[in-house]
Amino acid sequence: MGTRAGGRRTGPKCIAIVGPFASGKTTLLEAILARTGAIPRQNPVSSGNTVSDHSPEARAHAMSVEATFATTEFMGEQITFVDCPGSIEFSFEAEPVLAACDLAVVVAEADEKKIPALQLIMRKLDDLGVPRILFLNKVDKAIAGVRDTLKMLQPASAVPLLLRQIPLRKDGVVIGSIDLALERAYIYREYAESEIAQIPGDDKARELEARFSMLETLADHDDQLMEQLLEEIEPPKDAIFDDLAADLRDGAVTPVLIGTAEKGNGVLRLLKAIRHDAPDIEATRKRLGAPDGSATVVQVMKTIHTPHGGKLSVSRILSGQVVDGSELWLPSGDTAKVSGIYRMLGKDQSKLTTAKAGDTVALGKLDEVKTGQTLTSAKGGTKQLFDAEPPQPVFAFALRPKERKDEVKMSAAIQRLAEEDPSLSLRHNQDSAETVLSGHGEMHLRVVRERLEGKNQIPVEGHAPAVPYRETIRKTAQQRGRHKKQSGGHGQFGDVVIEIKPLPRGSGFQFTDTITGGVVPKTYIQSVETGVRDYLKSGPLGFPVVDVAVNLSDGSYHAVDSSDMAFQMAARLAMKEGMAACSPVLLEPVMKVEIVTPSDATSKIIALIPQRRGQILGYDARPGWPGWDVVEATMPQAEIGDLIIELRSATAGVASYRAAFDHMAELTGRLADEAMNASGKAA
Ligand SMILES: Nc1nc2c(ncn2[C@@H]2O[C@H](COP(=O)(O)OP(=O)(O)OP(=O)(O)O)[C@@H](O)[C@H]2O)c(=O)[nH]1
Ligand SMILES: [Mg+2]
Repeated sequence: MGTRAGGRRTGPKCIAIVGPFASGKTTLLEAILARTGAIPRQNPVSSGNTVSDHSPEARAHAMSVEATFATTEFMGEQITFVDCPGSIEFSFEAEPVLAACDLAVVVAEADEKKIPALQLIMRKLDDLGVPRILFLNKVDKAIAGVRDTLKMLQPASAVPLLLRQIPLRKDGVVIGSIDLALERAYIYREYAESEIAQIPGDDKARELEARFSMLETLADHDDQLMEQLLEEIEPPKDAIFDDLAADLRDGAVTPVLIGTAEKGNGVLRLLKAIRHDAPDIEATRKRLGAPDGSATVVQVMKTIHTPHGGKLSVSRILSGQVVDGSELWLPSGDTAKVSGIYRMLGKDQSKLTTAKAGDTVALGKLDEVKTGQTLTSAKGGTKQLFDAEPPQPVFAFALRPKERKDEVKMSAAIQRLAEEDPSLSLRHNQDSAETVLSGHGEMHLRVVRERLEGKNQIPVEGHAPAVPYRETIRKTAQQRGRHKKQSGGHGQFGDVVIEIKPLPRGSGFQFTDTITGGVVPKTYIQSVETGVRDYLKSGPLGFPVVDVAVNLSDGSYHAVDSSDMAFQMAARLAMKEGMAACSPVLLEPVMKVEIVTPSDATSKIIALIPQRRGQILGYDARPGWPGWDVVEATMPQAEIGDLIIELRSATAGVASYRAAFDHMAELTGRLADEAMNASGKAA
């Protein structure tokens, strides 16, 4: 015993700070930076002056909206912390960070509502194989006992939450903590190092009990410790520390430390645990499957366009070193030259000349480089170590600049924003001539819009994207169309008889002819089809027409005056009159929707489906997700636009959905009128 972890890992570390929204991540980073002397004092998040949340967008919404990097030193060693946003709408931001960090500090609190959010994060860490420490924050306001809180939070974690500290209370108020491994008490002091104290006699029994259960969990992975517990032999402290480090690094347990980030309490113990137990770059390299060898390998965690126009690729150096001015190979097979290496402290940077394995630094001016890529000094590039696709977008709006002159500027700015945020997607909708921006929620896109208007100074207008309505007919009709003009020399003559017939849903358009005896010559039959197709781009209701068959049954022509154009005109005339008699009807797209939700909200979610004209197809336990359900339904696309807002508000921000086109369905009455009015088309 005492050799499993093989001692402390030295070298620069990278620690991601993650956790449910508003659990205190930004506050914790601020406390860490103040405690390690990187900043003169700890600013509260309400001041809008923290190292993380300095952007106007973060301040406006009192939440973090992007990952912030801050490098500091603790007891002579370099640690870069990355404060990740908690909201699910910005969660993709954390993925390339988690991929290349050594350890995650999960900031949680005793709040039942946030358990599903915690579960989402824990699963992400499981998927990526990232070891973690849980920092149970806000113990200053905790009413329940810590052990009860952990029981409540445990379902969110697939591995045991291992309590390492218990609070020390006086008159019901938390005044410090007892470290169960060290068997020492610490009396909190605001914004300062705690005072070491004896464990008060009254707390001894509680301490021993909690300690025993910590040791029991550790014994699950240590037979010798198990024997000692059974024989009631006191295990050596070093062996306990070694087990704690080994189990953490193996991901076998999640050690839990407690504190009050807001007052800087518990921060030093957390830093010491990180210093002692965190894996190093070698373990992270192994986890990522990085190539062995002497080459420099760099993993890009975030892309930032600074206000002064320089692009920064914040990166972890996995192996080798990067010297300013050196060339790196991109996945594309091209090379790019590093122009500037910077150590980050929020928005501030300080220049370096080199960065070595383990460092987390910003590399300047790698124009073609994208977040998530793996770069290398090895000729020809290297295998890519990270390939996460952002989830399907759940919210969209159509965007245009208030002033036409800003069009080019807006699309360049959106391009930059999409480079900074790979979970943002942009497409041009030809149907409606709209530029549609899609993302992960209303707030996500609101922040994009604020960045366009603020940082980029482009006033924009946004609205819900147009629904791709179609129209069809319910009746059959026969119609003659004659186009005849005698103007000066050459006349125009085309004459057709067509039959218009509805087709089953999803058939599209069919054109046939039953012309005999050449009453309409072959080339003009083609013209008729062209004229009909052209008409169908916008039917009597103003939308593209689908599921219609048109047969050309009769007609006549004139040897001199007939032309392609004249027959096209005749066909359009016949369609215009004929279609009006076919009882046209609007069609709306209906999607198949799959909603994932914590089970306790399932009945609420099911209740809102009929309110959105949806039909429930069924619901069931979500496979592999204890405590979650999946609800399947069909729902008109028009009702899905803001569905995510309702889903999120019913589930403390965690439910989500995927949608795929299912079929077109008739839409009549008031809703059809509204759809036609909204698109500015005739009713
Ligand atoms: N009582 C108490 N409140 C805290 C503590 N730490 C943070 N808070 C408060 O919790 C709220 C959220 O704090 P933040 O640090 O912004 O939380 P966050 O996790 O960074 O939030 P997001 O990044 O938006 O997910 C703020 O009002 C803080 O003042 C604490 O230790 N005790
Ligand atoms: Mg934050």
